[in-house]
Amino acid sequence: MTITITAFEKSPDGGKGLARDTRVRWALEETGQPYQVRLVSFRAMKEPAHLALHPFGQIPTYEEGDLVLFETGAIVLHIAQHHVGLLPADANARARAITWMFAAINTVEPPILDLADAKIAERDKPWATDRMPLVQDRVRDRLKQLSARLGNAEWVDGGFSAGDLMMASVLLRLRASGILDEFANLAAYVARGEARPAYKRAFAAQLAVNAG
Ligand code: GTB
Repeated sequence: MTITITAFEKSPDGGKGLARDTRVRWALEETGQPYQVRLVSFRAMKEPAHLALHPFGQIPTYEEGDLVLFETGAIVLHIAQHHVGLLPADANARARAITWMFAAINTVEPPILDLADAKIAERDKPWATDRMPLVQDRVRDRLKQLSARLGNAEWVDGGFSAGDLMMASVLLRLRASGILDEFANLAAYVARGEARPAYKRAFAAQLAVNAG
């Protein structure tokens, strides 16, 4: 069955991997699934046709036959559960990999998103400068904990899994802030993710849309 995802017609980052269709593309590439992309403008995302797929008017969405999904966590989990390559066969190891997916989007990503908001959406607020160190330190606190757990390991729990795919996807958004580089093992972890051929294909495909 054909898989179709949606992505930005014109991504604010010029297609440098920060928009969330990257993690879905990456999961599809890791599992060898061909897919099509429907590009949507910011305006089209808020129109009824797209809202029928995504109640919050965002990208990415995922369509496969009758199935329509939104939320990258759910989409990547669906891909990982239906195709070999992103979840271990052992039931407990599988549950732990899924735990890391949730940790990425539920525990690590929120302070990173808060930092992005503080830098962009809230930058003109009178309290923005005072609040910034607080927001940055919340990110550092999480990274310190994650860094301690990862230690010298290559991936968070054994072999590469959907947990690493989500965690690296969440962390790479931090690179521009310089905070990721304060944690050498996490910077190397993200770089290992980006070095995977599947990530490179996903990145190149997104970049090509925006370069065109
Ligand atoms: N929780 C949802 C998920 O994981 O799927 C969040 C989806 C989401 O935030 N989608 C964003 C969106 O559609 C695009 S990825 N925004 C438009 C809107 O809400 O109106 C967020 C994003 C976009 C661009 C950059 N960038 O260019 O740096 C980074 C991140």
